[in-house]
Amino acid sequence: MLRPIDSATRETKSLDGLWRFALDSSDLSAPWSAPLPGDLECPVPASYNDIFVQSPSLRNHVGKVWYQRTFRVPRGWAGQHVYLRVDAATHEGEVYIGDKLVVTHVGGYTPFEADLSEIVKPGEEVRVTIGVDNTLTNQTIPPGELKTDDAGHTKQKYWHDFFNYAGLARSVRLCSVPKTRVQDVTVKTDVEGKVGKVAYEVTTQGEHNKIQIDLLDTKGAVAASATTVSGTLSVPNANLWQPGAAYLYTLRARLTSSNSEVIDEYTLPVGIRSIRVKGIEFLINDKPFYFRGFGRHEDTPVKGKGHDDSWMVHDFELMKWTGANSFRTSHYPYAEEVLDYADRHGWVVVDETAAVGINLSIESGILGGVKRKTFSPDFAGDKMQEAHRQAIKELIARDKNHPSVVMWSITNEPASQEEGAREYFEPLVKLTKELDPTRPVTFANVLLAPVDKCRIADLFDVIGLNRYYGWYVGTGDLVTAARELEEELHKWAEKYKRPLIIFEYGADTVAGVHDVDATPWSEEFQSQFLETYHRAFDKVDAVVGEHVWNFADFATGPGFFRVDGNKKGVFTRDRRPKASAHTLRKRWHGKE
Ligand code: GCB
Repeated sequence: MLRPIDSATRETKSLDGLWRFALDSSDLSAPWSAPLPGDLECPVPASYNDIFVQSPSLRNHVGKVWYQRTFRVPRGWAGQHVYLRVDAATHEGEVYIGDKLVVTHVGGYTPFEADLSEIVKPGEEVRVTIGVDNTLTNQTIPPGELKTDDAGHTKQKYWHDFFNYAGLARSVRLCSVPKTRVQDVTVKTDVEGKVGKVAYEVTTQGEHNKIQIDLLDTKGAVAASATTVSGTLSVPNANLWQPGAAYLYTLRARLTSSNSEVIDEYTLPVGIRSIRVKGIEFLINDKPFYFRGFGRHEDTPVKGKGHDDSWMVHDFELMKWTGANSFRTSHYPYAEEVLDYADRHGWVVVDETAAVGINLSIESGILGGVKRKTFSPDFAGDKMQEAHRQAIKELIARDKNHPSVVMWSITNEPASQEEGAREYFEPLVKLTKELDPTRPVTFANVLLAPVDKCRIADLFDVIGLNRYYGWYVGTGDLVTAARELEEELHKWAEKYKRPLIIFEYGADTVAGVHDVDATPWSEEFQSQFLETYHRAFDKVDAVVGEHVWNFADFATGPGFFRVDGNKKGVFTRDRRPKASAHTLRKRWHGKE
């Protein structure tokens, strides 16, 4: 799926702004057929929940909500293919133009489109209504369960540790492209000596006479060209895309008619780089790369998961200040703007699906709940696996061309020690590798599935570990934590002889709580916790990365071990540094 752009032949029109808004209810029939009742308005992009925080029935609503607005199709778009692009509807969207249902989509963090060419006329004013459902079940990614209590109240249960923000948290756009057009572009890059290789494949729609492919450097000079729909461009003395030093070429695909008129033009930023796993090393452009950075969330006050350029740039600047070079899109695909920025600024990204919470043993093991099997027809069965398959396909279709994305993470903390885990995950790893043979595949392993119990680690190129010794296990005891962590890391290294990345390590910390004896929840403890882990990482050669959990404090659902959300941030939710931010800065700048 191509990212919408403006070019000589393509135009986009933003539909962001205030939309009419209403909760679904039994007395609201066919809400798309008339202006929505009531006077609520909701901004797009934003999660609706905290916008309406004063109204618990809205904030904690389970089910569908409706967004509605009108727009005018630009007069100049006659004869074009016109479509609506919704960057995300969390978790399920249905779009009506006037009274007509034009598209439905399941999966809250990937885009979808509706072809409007035959439905709207240039110059016409149209009403668009989008139903967005936040329900999670055993057929969705991430999973959830609906529970109705004795009073008839339906509640959403889920197994991920972040608030189930919902709505239209990313942009909505109207787009026009020529009927004969570039439909998709895939690039795969490699480096051979000083020569950059750009394998490309363009799919087209409609009749054209010629295709012209040019790879332009940053000055606009042609570095390589071709006239076929697929092939490999060679760039002598290529400027490589490197971590912290991005260089982006532009791949321009032009379709022309027999009289050399340009019918369509699509441009795509291309970073030439190679990725390889060799033994225990993770190589970018054949140089060992060490991941320093964070697991993060799209999470800000008021907007929830709503994309916002100001917060985004601020977060990147703060991460840079700490000396980080990378992050994981824990626990779902982030807004495309984030990856575009990462491409331009040389950030290294581990791109994750929304498959978080495929684990019923955390609840029964740690929290003493009822014991249930994770991999069973009731929970992670065929239907969830199918949704997971779809999530992987959509992630790769959306993000395959980003040079910043160096690895796919297909799941976070599944119950990989349980029976059925291998049967569930093996086909998914295979699918990921088929769809993209160029990037390593990883996952984040949970402490309950240690080296002798995990049934799936060998399927992955890089093993990600989330560890909380000294926090969830042996709370406050960093001496034991150091020993257990080091022992465990050595075991993984010896058994699998491949790179290990610590995708999570961290301790909840309330900003402003200080202590002489570093006790849990204090800023001193968080700093010492991180330092303890760092000493262990430095003793194990196979460790090629450290991602602290989390970049910033974030909102969660209610829970007796969450005080106003998860406090493992190195920054507060409003992005003020805790002492640990300085600790990281000292270490990571020293590691340059
Ligand atoms: C984890 C999860 C993450 C949680 C974190 C925590 O292992 O992957 O989503 O937020 O632990 O703080 O408990």
